[in-house]
Amino acid sequence: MDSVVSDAAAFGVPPLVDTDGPVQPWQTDPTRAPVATKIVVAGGFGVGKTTLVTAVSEITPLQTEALMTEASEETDDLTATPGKLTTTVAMDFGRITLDDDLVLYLFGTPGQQRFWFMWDDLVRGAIGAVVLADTRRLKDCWPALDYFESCGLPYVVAVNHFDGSELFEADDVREALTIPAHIPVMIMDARRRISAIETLLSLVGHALDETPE
Ligand SMILES: Nc1nc2c(ncn2[C@@H]2O[C@H](COP(=O)(O)OP(=O)(O)OP(=O)(O)O)[C@@H](O)[C@H]2O)c(=O)[nH]1
Ligand SMILES: [Mg+2]
Repeated sequence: MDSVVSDAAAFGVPPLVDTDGPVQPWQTDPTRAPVATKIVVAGGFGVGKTTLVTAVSEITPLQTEALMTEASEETDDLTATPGKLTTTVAMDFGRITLDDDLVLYLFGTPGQQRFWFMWDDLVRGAIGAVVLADTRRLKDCWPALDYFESCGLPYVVAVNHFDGSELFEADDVREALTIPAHIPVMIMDARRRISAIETLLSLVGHALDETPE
């Protein structure tokens, strides 16, 4: 697995969690040093990548949102997300600590096709990816699926269910996208922290299954 064990003292970097809080088990037990991993959140334009990173991040997420103007009217379809005012032009970045000693660094990709050239840099060193999908525009997630299939990075498919859209079973989405049986597909809500964390845990489990010891 492409992960690093963070030894803050050895590398002279600041600790990964606030030092003001209670001492964590891994802070005194060297065998439980936190494992830091990188996860990519990908998917089509406006599917909820920034929303997911923002919902779970324990730090103020780094965002690179730019206001959308009339100039992009013809390329950016806002039918499914009429309230969307901004778009990611570089990446989202957030962090979440799970179970005291697993630190996930989340990198949200830009969704617009003209920024896809950045994906190669964003996925470097990642253990896996969440591919977000919206059932009203499923084909928008094809490029992300193709990308992770071709580079061999483990991924899970997370359907971000938007209010008012038809609710499908995960198996229906799996069939529609021809996702192999061993790859998790789940229905979730990118705005809800618990739902997003479940998705991330599913990816971590899947990445561990897929990665040779
Ligand atoms: N109703 C509903 N709205 C959502 C949900 N997730 C995101 N939104 C809204 O949909 C819009 C798109 O969300 P973003 O998180 O910016 O999408 P994105 O994938 O980061 O978009 P790009 O970076 O531009 O590709 C925003 O207006 C969100 O408030 C959801 O689960 N339900
Ligand atoms: Mg975004």
